[in-house]
Amino acid sequence: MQTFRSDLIEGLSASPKSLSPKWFYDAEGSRLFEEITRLDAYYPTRQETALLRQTIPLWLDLIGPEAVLVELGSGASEKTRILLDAISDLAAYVPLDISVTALNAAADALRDDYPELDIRPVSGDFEHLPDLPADLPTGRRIGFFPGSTIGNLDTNAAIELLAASRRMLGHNSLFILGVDLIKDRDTLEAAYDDQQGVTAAFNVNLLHRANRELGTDFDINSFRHHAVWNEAEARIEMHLESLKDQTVKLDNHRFHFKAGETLHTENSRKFDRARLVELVEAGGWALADMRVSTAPYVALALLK
Ligand code: AVJ
Repeated sequence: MQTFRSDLIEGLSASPKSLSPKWFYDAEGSRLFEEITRLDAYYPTRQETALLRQTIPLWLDLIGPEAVLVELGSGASEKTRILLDAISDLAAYVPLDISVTALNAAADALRDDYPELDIRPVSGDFEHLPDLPADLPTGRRIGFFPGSTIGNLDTNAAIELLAASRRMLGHNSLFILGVDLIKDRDTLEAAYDDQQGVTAAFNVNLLHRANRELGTDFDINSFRHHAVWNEAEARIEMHLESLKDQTVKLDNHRFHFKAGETLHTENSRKFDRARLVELVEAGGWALADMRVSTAPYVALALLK
């Protein structure tokens, strides 16, 4: 199994150095991410939330009665409640998350507000999807993967996730996918390098986390947050840039950083319609509908 330690050793040994963004989300990282979603500059959450409110009512006929909503990488988000409120005759809600603690807290909170709803938390990694419970109601399965989280995955991993979702959800299922769209560099870079420095703190928290949990000796002040729009790859990249030549210790390992060298911590891929169609079709789905928000543009895709 990949752990934070084994992943960090592998990532610091690689050239260029990189680390999976999944390690951002310890308690402090999750708190900082929530703070990011409330920033003026970080438009994706705000735009997608408004777009969901407008769009789900338009899709109710396609969703049909007694559907089963399966959310990938759920949290206790406001977005889930938009669907639960709009799809009033849902037969069951299956939140799927890697964190059992987060799952149970979210399920408990929802049970208070939706006492009639059959809530079936399933713990699992959305990169290795589990089977759905055998005794779920039989209605149409609706996958839900909001937040442009698919943008963190490289093309192969994204295709694999879509294909695995289709196998998990089965025949006649639908999939509601949230993606961020390609737009001007200034808007994109501001969303990932806010004036208040919250995204910088979110990125740098990885180094604090490593020092706390793994006993590394990252000199926090000699790294800086760097976010850049890579137009050729259509992705925002986040890096931690070393401000000087330095060596970092992890157990008996020594990792050298040259001044200006970076640890690449996240890709956040952005799409246009053509790229989205190509991706979902490679994953075995067809694009049934796509709705776009007001500017700054994000999109919701309905896959069938
Ligand atoms: C959670 C993947 C949607 O890529 O926009 C926010 C994470 N990183 N600011 C994104 C993130 C920096 C976010 N996702």
